[in-house]
Amino acid sequence: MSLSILTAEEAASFIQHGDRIGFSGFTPAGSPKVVSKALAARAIQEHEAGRPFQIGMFTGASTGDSLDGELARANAVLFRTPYQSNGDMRASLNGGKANYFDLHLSNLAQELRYGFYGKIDVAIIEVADVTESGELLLTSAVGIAPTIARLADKIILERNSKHPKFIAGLHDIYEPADPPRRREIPVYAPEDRIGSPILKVDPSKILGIVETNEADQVGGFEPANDVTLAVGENVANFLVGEMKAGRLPKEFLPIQSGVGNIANAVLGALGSNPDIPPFKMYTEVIQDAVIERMRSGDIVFASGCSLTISPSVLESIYADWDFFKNKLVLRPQEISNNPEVARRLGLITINTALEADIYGNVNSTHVLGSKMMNGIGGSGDFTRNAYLSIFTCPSVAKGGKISAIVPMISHQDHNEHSVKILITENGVADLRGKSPSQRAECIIENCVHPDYKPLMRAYLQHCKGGHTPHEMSLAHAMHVEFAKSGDMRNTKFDV
Ligand code: 0RQ
Repeated sequence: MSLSILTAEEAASFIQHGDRIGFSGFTPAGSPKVVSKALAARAIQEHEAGRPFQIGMFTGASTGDSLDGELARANAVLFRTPYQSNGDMRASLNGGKANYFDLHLSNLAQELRYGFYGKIDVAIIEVADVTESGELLLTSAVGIAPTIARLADKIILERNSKHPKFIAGLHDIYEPADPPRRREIPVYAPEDRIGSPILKVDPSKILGIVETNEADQVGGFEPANDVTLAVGENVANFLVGEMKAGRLPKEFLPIQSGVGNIANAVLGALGSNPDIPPFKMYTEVIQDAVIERMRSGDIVFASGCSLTISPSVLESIYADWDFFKNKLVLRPQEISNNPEVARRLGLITINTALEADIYGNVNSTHVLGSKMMNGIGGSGDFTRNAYLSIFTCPSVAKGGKISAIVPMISHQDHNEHSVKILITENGVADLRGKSPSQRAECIIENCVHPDYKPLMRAYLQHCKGGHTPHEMSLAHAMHVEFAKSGDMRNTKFDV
């Protein structure tokens, strides 16, 4: 049997209104790029002809503009899960055009297998190579590809020649058995391989192959600024202190780090700190800063779910493959983010808060309580199961008009029981072993921006009694004030 070569339009023509589609990739890395555009064009044509055309979307995490952006702009999304970060998709789901449900990234594959979200009609998977017998070599991410490839009725492949075939061995494909037959996941160190370098699928399900040569749409990072540098330095110095105090082993522990500018600055600071020994990463997203730090010898191994690397840096990795091939492994997200493995390895987890409250609860997803930003991503998978969980954020947003630390968060993703350390550019709040009132004092003193310290203290004066003292009529007064005047600094907590 030989696999057919299709145009993107031919591939898209197999997809029907109402189909539930699983997409490969994790972040823009490894996500489909051309069939998705053809699908969006098809949706627009169907809409112009007066016919409905929308699909359900299961992805690994965020994707590139050629998937999320194109489909959102074409109003082609019936529902979507999990994490997303595209501006048009965000507008679509906040505008009520697409139904979005947010999930912990480690949960999605198993919950698809459990049947919680119905069937998958088609899986669209980017590959570097495929054999007639259905052996797929994935590209720069794994995501939920193993599960959607097995569950879907049909498979469409995008064969992307940007990714050389010699990367075979980068991936470690493993799907755990489902309860009650699940056993332990035998990852005992970040570098352990437990599965197969290729993804085996039923070749009779493959509708065809679409050829492409498009790079992952990974943007670069903003250069570190005073705030992100200070956050990075605070994290590094805190961890050095933990080692000196004997609360971290002297050989250090694997790091998990979220995505974005702060995460990039934190990795830079950890790597360049002479008191932190060369370390390993057990994380979901491997980003540019990790690669730089591998070249300098500060990071010795990285296990992740994706190489979310800007195109020129990815080319440099492939050009230097002999150096990198034994330092990287990509896993399905249910393994890269697995709670059992996170707890066994003893991860130091570093994720970003949108806002935190004075008692240590964290909102990572919703702007001012209502608007979805990106989603919880892997932050919950890691935070809850960390050896030591850290949240970082700048103390203010929007030029100081928003305090990232508020009396009561406007949406909850991570609770006071899981959040151990909060770090801003101003300092470090170590919340371990502290009562709620002691945590409030510690966070206000160390993390809150000087402009907001008097306001926080004034709020606390209204809070009388109880284990976690709040005055409910004022708990969201700063959010209310921002909605009214556009500046939280105008809040009045008259005592
Ligand atoms: O908005 O760009 O319009 O100015 O939020 O803020 O400071 O640039 O931070 O890019 O690191 O993103 C939490 C969203 C932070 C991200 C979040 C505004 C601020 C700016 C972005 P503008 P920054 P980052 C890895 C693990 C959840 C999932 C996770 C995230 C924009 O890190 O999605 O960690 N994390 N997953 O101005 C209103 C506030 C605000 C605010 C910041 N309190 N109120 N707006 N902003 N604080 C990823 C995966 O799992 C794949």
